[in-house]
Amino acid sequence: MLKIWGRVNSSNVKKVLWTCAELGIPYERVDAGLHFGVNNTDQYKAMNPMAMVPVIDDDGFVLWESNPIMRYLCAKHPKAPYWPENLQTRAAADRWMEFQSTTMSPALGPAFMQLIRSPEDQWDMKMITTHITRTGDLWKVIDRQLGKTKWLAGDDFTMGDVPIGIQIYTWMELPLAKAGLEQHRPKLENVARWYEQLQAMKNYREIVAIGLT
Ligand SMILES: N[C@@H](CCC(=O)N[C@@H](CS)C(=O)NCC(=O)O)C(=O)O
Repeated sequence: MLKIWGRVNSSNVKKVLWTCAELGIPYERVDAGLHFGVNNTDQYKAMNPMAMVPVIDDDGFVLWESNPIMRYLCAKHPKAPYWPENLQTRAAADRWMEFQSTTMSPALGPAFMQLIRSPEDQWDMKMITTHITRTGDLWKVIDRQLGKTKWLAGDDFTMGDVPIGIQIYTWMELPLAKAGLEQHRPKLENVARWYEQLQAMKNYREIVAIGLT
């Protein structure tokens, strides 16, 4: 059986758990990361030298990096439209996955670490404001796409909605009002509609919308 290492509150682990749920893949999950530890052991680092979650072991095949894990599982258990059959739709979905990990995550991540994982008296407001402003601008890019298509890669929900779908939850749940930064969370009509579509999904409510910790 597929084995997954990673704590359920990790956005990168959620990508893999949500993919398994969409594709109907059974798995065994081991808590790892942050207070669970495990990821700093030599045994774990032999699987992932970066000591990060998630990692999978599929009958002896070990893989780390959340987006490649998603694609591997999709290729092994192909199910359209989640893993689009049309190559151009698949490439478009892939593009949004990479946009999340290379552009959106570096923008939002440092602000998340401060606002959720650091005591308020240690918040670096200059740094947080820079990252929140940048993230707000990136959501405008997403909003323009969602003004043209129902989902990020077209008419259907695909793997391309997953990484950014996880990020919208983090973004909407961040305590920006408490930080005096609510004005930096732009009201975006198409993103709001897409977020409602996501929240209507059982897998989203059970795997993604579980609180920020
Ligand atoms: N590029 C990697 C990033 C993995 C990553 O940053 N994982 C975080 C959790 S989201 C982690 O392992 N943090 C250390 C920890 O949980 O102890 C991926 O997409 O899998």
